[in-house]
Amino acid sequence: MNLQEFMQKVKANNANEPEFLQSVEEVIESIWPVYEANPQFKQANILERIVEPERVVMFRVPWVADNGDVHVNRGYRVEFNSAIGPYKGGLRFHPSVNLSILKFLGFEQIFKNSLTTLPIGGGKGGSDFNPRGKSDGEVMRFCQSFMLELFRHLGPNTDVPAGDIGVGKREIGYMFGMYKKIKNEFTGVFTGKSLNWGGSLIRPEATGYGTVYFAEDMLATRGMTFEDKTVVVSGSGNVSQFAIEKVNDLGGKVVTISDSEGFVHDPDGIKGDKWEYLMDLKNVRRGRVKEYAEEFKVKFYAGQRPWITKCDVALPCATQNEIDAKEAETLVKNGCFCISEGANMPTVPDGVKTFLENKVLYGPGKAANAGGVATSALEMTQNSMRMGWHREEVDEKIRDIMKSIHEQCVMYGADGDFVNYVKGANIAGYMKVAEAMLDHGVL
Ligand code: NDP
Ligand code: 2IT
Repeated sequence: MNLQEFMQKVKANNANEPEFLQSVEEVIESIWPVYEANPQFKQANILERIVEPERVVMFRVPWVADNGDVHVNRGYRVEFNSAIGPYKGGLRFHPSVNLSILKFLGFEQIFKNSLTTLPIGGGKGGSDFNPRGKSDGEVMRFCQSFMLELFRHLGPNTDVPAGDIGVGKREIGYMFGMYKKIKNEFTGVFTGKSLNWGGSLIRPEATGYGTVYFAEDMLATRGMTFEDKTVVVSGSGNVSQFAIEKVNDLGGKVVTISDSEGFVHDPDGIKGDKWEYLMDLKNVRRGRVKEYAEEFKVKFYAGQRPWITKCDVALPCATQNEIDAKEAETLVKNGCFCISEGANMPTVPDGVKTFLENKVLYGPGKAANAGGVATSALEMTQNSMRMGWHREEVDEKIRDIMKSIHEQCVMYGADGDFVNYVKGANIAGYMKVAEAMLDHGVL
């Protein structure tokens, strides 16, 4: 079977799952030469096995609204690969959630988790429930109903979820509480927990910090730093907020934030009191970025994405396929030379091609945003030891892990003086998982 025949088969088996097929194609294209060159992988049919989730659960989630109406949502957990550790990956609550999106996220997670150097397998889950505009009571009842089914598939050595879009510390608290009650045991079955009941310092910051650390390492290959760089960030949630904080720490200037309604351009930079305002707006008042523009009298671009803004560095931190082919060209044309993906698969395939052809520094999500799940694994370690590390200790470990991910990308992706981080991340992530699958026999 050649690459085309392989992809044909995957497409036939997963029709109507465009996001999943997109993520598979991107990975398989990079690793095909390695696959061909290693008969032991072919003989064990590793690729056909790796694109098939070990298990998928889908279930009904009924819940009662404040006004007494009964609603039903669909819940999912994709347990994709446990070759190198328990299934690990976030839960996403967003109306767009479907099996295709969760399979793409679970598939990416396998290779991302492998890159972290820590023993975690790949999984993802969530629901098409929309927490926006719901009361705390409604969110709690939804989370409890969701856990009434999901609990039976989880365990600290089996499957350990965390947050993603629409799932933050509030939701994790409600889900963990329900799990603890049903099982009558207090274990580290979730990560992203609050500090006073088993969470790790720096987990909230980790994805955003890690994305900036990865960019810092990419910039260093060209003798550059964040000092005085203009940075465009998309999104305004967990990942964006801490990416902005870290860019500010390193002397850069972040000039945009966004949500699904549009983007804000603040040419003076989102820092100091303005960053504090954003944190309160999003995490306490649960408001929209438009309110930031009104508060600070800066421009709000309704219905638009930030990529038209001139910048040196771009950090997409919202969602998949948020940079289309034309936007990738616009970024490059306007002088952007470094893209580090805080979100999962935010760039469409033709956009990725544009970045690679123009030889910009391009860090794909599975490498650049791995700091979040890496710190989740550090949270699991602390829970196992029943101890907690200091802030500096965790931050230092994340810094080292991001450096190691960068080195793995260079090892497998260097092509003369250009580093193809897509190829590097895919091959490095794949090798460890494939070797483990070989060791375990045909399962
Ligand atoms: P949050 O829910 O905290 O924030 C999500 C942000 O993205 C919001 O600003 C939201 O705007 C915006 N957004 C979501 N969907 C869309 C859409 N369809 N179109 C435009 N904007 C959208 O999520 P996170 O910050 O945790 O996650 C952001 C990205 O980072 C995701 O791709 C996630 O998979 C990835 N990621 C997260 C990690 C984590 O630890 N949290 C780890 C690694 C990756 P709005 O409010 O309008 O929906
Ligand atoms: O996409 C991701 O890596 C996450 N949402 C975090 C997963 C985790 O288990 O911390």
